[in-house]
Amino acid sequence: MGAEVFELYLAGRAAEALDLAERYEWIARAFGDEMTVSSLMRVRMYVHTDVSQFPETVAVGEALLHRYQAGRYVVEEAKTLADLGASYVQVGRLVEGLHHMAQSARLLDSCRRGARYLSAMSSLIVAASTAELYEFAATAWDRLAVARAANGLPATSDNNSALGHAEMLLWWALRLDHLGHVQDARFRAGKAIEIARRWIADPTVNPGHLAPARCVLAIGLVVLGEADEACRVAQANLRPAREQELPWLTRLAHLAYGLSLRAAGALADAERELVAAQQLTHHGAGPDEKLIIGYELAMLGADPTGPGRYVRNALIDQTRQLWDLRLQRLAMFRQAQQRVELESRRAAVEWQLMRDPLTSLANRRHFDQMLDALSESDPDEPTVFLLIDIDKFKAVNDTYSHTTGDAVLRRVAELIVMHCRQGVDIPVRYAGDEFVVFLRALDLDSGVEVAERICAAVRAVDFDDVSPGLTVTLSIGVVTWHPGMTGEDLFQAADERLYEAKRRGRDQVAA
Ligand code: GH3
Ligand code: MG
Repeated sequence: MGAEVFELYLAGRAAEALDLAERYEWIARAFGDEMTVSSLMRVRMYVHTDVSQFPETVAVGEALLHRYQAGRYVVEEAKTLADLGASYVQVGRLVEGLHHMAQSARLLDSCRRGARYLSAMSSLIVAASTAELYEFAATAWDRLAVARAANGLPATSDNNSALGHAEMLLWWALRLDHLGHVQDARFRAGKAIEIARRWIADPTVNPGHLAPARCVLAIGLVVLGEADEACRVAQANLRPAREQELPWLTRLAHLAYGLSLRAAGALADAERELVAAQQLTHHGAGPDEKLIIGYELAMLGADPTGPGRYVRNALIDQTRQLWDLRLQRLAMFRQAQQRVELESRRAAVEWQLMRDPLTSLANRRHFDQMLDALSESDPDEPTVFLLIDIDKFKAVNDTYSHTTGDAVLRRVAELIVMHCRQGVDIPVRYAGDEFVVFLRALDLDSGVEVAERICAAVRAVDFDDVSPGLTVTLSIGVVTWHPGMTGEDLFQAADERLYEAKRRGRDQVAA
């Protein structure tokens, strides 16, 4: 279903793609096919972006992000954070946009570098380029290349990844050139040329994909001051590029030829080409590409010797101001990255504070928090509380060793977890050899059954690998939580049941 919608999107039939995506999404929801729902939502996001409907992109993106966060799909979450971050930037919600990108980068740092990582990383690079964070995008491109190689993919290939990198370097170079940072501009342009030449020389590249590489080459040559060669390359490339009938490629080809002609001094012809490029900017041109075309056209009309020089000066002034804003944005992004780093470190510390280091179960601190939450929870939802204690555990320590005791605690914790519903029940190591479990949405009888199963499992398990001849049993007290009961009431009631189980001879459940 997703593929069919994607085809329509690639063919530029946005309205039809949206309509079909919505209908398929409805069907996928009805069948509970959540993965298809998510992938259709993603396509809808891209279609809206493509036709510059950014508020719609934001709405779909936020819903999608929520789904991935709830499902703990970290790579998809990172990808959506990046896509949504770019949309926030487009609608002027800069702080949120940069924060989302920083979160995305942070998540990707800790991800497995598989195929989905490559896709998420590409989204992050697109987002960073949209926000003109060239410095960050450049290092991300390098990282992507390393990850591609690790996944057995060549650096150049017919997906446009390498050329996207070269294009970004070009916009960066041209803007540096506009500011008069000639050396820096040439350095970036040189790298873009390197990528383009590698691409052109690669015999495995489909000849149809050579036109964009030649555009990159020509623009790079302009920045290096080699106008004649740039003209030759750009002129010969114009027709093959146009024949592919891709608006972005036609635009790039006109821009390349226009810049080459301008550099060679053929201003009237340059104007014709640049106007042709400008007319195609509504087909998905990035903000910097639009800026560059506008600048080049304005410069053509701003004669440095006549009164046009005032226009020229104003243009240069505004270019500087825009650049300064870009640098401020970069600094804001770095701050966002630091903030995200601190947030995640704090979350890790908090997580550790809530864990028992021996068994990795929640600890007593977490337990106390849960009791508070329980007092505020839905009074109609029954909750059963188990208090579990290992029988004669002191003797295990004394007869075998403290290390053996630790191994027993870990094994018992594992067995308890195995009988809990993941994400629903909450097992806790309360203290020493005492565990508690909250069984949510369960009545007393079912709670007793779970307790009996845990008891039987520990009784049946072979502890020979921990220490030969060792057997372990549990006593368990079971109570239900009633509205109005404090944590202390609950614990005391369970403790009374537990004491009864011990008094009656241990290795049993009392409710
Ligand atoms: P009962 O059947 O009445 O529960 O007898 P018991 O021996 O289990 O009772 P008691 O509460 O006296 O013993 C608990 C023991 O657990 C005492 C303590 O040395 C031991 N203990 C507490 N924490 C740890 C730990 O982290 N590791 C080990 N190995 N032992 C621990
Ligand atoms: Mg005990």
